[in-house]
Amino acid sequence: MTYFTNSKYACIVEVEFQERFSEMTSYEDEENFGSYSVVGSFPKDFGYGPEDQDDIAHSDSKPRILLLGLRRSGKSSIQKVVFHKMSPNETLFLESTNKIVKDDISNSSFVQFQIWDFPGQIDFFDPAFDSEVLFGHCGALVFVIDAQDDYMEALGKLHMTVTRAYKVNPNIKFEVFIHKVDGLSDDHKIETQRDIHQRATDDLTDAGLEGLHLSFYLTSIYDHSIFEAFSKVVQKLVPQLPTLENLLNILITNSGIEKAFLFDVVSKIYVATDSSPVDMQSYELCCDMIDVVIDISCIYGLRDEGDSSAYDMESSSIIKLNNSTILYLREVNKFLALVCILRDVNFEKKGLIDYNFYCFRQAISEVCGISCQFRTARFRICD
Ligand SMILES: Nc1nc2c(ncn2[C@@H]2O[C@H](COP(=O)(O)OP(=O)(O)O)[C@@H](O)[C@H]2O)c(=O)[nH]1
Ligand SMILES: [Mg+2]
Repeated sequence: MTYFTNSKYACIVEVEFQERFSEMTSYEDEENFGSYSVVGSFPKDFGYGPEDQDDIAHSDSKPRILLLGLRRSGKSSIQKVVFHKMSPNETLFLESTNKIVKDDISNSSFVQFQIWDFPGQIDFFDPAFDSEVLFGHCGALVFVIDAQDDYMEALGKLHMTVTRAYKVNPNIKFEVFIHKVDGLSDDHKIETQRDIHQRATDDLTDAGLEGLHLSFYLTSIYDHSIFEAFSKVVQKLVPQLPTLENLLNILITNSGIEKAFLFDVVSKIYVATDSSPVDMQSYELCCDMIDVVIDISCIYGLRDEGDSSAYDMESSSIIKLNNSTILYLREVNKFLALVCILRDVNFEKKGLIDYNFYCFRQAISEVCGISCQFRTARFRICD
């Protein structure tokens, strides 16, 4: 990777950056980013709550993610922890679900979907049950298996469910969460995954359904694995994913960044990342950074009484770790944040990184369709 060392050039970049930034500020204020009302430690505008209910009438066009599995496998807990900020311990007190619970997730311009949480006892072969309608609009089917329990019954139900759904709609993405793995040793986790994978795919092969692909994830609500798995499920429903990955690749190669995640701030799902492999530790660090930034913004971000904009487009954060690594967070829009990991020597060119980030943000707003007036992003290549 090369960097420009010409100070005159650096200066031009800085000035251009300043000019574009002032242009951007007015854009933010007027069109895009209204004030944020804080509820608890989260801005109200981020809500997944009742204000989104109006959309439900039009929600049939949104892809659905169905959460299925046996009773007590952890479906409702997953939905509450990932999308409603419930702490994992509180899920111990969740009542069992006895009707389909539809949850409209309209939190970001990319992540637009509904989650349907099913009671464990539902029978898809009941004639009263309209599986055509249910699976017809389904984007992804997440089947949750309790790994701490005997999973033979769950495997039978998985097979029945996916074959039925596949017949109605072969475009569904089938995702299997091998859940509650917090109680398992590392060896046991791998062995369980191998066994479940083997048995489930054998059953499909026996039924002549080789075209039906299942993806497997080891998950737990007690660590970040559930967020990571849900990120991957949601990414499959984001049509702009290749464009986003491409933009992130361009950003990191031109800015000396090692890893970059585009986060949905409320759920901590990453909507996209560059194409280098994701390691769990980096993802956890970035998730923790989002928590820190939101908490600090809510405590110290208010300028005076009555000001509700504790967290807005000017929010950014730099965290220096003691291993010469920097975490750099910038707001991309009301819902999305970019979190980067880079070496501290590369951060000396912060002006360049900020300029490139600015171009990136413009490109994202174009991809979101927020504004057509911005030109396609160009990144300043440093050679
Ligand atoms: N150890 C552990 N327990 C979990 C996990 N997820 C859910 N549970 C527990 O499993 C029980 C059943 O969860 P619930 O969400 O009601 O299951 P559902 O019937 O599938 O909706 C609750 O007591 C949860 O606390 C997990 O990742 N690890
Ligand atoms: Mg439930």
